[in-house]
Amino acid sequence: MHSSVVHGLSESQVTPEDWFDRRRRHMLALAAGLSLGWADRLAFAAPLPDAALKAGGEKLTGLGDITSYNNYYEFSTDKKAVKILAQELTLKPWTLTVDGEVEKPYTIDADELTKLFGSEERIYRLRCVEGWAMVVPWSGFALSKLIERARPTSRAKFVAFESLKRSSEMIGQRNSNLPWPYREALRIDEAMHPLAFAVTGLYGQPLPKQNGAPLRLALPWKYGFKSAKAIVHIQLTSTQPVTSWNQASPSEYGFYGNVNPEVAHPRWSQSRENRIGELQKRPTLPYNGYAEWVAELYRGLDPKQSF
Ligand SMILES: Nc1nc2c(c(=O)[nH]1)N[C@H]1C(S)=C(S)[C@@H](COP(=O)(O)O)O[C@H]1N2
Ligand SMILES: [Mo]
Repeated sequence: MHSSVVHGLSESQVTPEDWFDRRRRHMLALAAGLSLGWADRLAFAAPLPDAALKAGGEKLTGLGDITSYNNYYEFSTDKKAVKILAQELTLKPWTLTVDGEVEKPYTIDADELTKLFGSEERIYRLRCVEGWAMVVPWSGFALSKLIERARPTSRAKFVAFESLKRSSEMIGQRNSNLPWPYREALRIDEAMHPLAFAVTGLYGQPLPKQNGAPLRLALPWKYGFKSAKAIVHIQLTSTQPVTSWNQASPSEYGFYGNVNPEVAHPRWSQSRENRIGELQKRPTLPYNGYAEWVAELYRGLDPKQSF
């Protein structure tokens, strides 16, 4: 897993300083207007150090908690009911289409994902906007790989994610709690960030249905609602896509969804959080503890306006 060698260093030896140097060169090259292809752009983006990819050695949340306390409104708004109801979902066949502002749109079967894009483990903190949190060992691959394969055009500024709509199996879709299908989106620079992760597994096993099989996102610096489950369609767009939570309640759920202790939800404070399995609350960290890797994406943006 840590065999990839960059400039003579193994990933685990990459320090934050190294990473920033490479990142800065990458940004400078982009700012200079060099017309880099996507492959070249990625070559500039060095892998992140273990401190970012392994949640700094924090204690993992147990598999039982991760798989029985779920937000998945396609099935139920009752977190403890999702585990049972989600077993109705048929995972095969399952196709994923990547299209929109790209040179090479493609459709693949979910079975091909690991063959094409590989698999590595990422231990990420997950912070739900409701105030609970977990530490989860996901497996999967960098989201940038899925996007890069389609060769985005220079007009691609956003990436939209669409989840499955199949009310015959997803009984929560018979309610209109949210506009279906579930839609989420990122700016393209967020989607290409090395922390943005496409998830196909959990605790070294195939991803359970209740956690979003066969394909979901993990965006550890954002509230959980940004990490769509059961993805069937990824579309590159030139304008900001509509997202389900924002449509349902724009004053509560912004486009960004970045974890921020200082921006309260209209109905509760975000300054503290409850790590599942712990009694005492912890302080919420800016960008869920990932600020040093992602804060630069939001330079100049007012988090009170762009929440
Ligand atoms: N398609 C879909 N994706 C979704 C949701 C959902 O209801 N539907 N809930 C989101 C929310 S609010 C959270 S906190 C996480 C929960 O992921 P988990 O159940 O694996 O912990 O999934 C996110 N992705
Ligand atoms: Mo959430």
